[in-house]
Amino acid sequence: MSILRTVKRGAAVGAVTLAAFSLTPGTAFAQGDPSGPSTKIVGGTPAEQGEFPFMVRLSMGCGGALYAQDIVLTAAHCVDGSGPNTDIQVTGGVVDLDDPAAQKATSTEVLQAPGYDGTGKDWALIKLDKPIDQPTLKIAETNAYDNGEFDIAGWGADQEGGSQQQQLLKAKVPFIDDATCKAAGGSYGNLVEDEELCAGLEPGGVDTCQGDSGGPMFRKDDAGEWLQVGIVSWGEGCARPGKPGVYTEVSHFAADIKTAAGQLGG
Ligand code: 4AZ
Repeated sequence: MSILRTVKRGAAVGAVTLAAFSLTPGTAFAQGDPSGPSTKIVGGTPAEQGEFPFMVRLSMGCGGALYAQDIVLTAAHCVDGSGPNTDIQVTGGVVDLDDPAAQKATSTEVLQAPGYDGTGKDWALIKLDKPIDQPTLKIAETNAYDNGEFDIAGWGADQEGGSQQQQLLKAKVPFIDDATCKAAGGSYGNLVEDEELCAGLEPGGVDTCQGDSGGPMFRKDDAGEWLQVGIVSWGEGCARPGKPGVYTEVSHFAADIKTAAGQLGG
């Protein structure tokens, strides 16, 4: 019952907002329809240069967002623990990863969420050797924005098992409440409700996928500014019917993230 309600709300909202992004609900649902526009992220379209300037690509094959110009917020499962680290290359300021205008930086330190053990707490900070000169993305400090429709973007696979993308792709996915998400069965039964947030279309077709991990899920706040509400974390496959994307619930960790950012070396 609640699944149906979520779908109807998602489809109704989608019909309005997807139009602004040159998508139709038809392309969102018709996975693999050769007559439709190319479907990327899964079920997305190319982002415009400068549209999401806080997006970065990490060399281990994850996404991230600029929490500060020299601090990236990503997923704990994208990094290898905490401490000094000069192994991660960060690319920002472009939608095309091969654009010569790309701004590059290198990690100096990683802080993985304290207590991270593979379940929940899927966030980490990466300190950079130099700032990336782009706008940062504010994080949600309350759960007031954990609803409605969210934006997702990344250079990950455009279909389950597909290849990584050179061009940044974007899509929109609606909020799914915890009870509905848990009812998806399998791993979803272990959803950490306080720490995780689900989003997706009940029929599937639009989702984050392999390589989008660590990237932000975001929306506009009441002042019209971008606000990060989630971090791409996991899902059973990509864009499968009834199998939502699961995102770290950023507001739950906002205070911890702020404290951790203050502890990173200079
Ligand atoms: C991944 O492996 C991944 N459909 C990211 C997101 C989702 C699944 C897998 C959600 O990076």
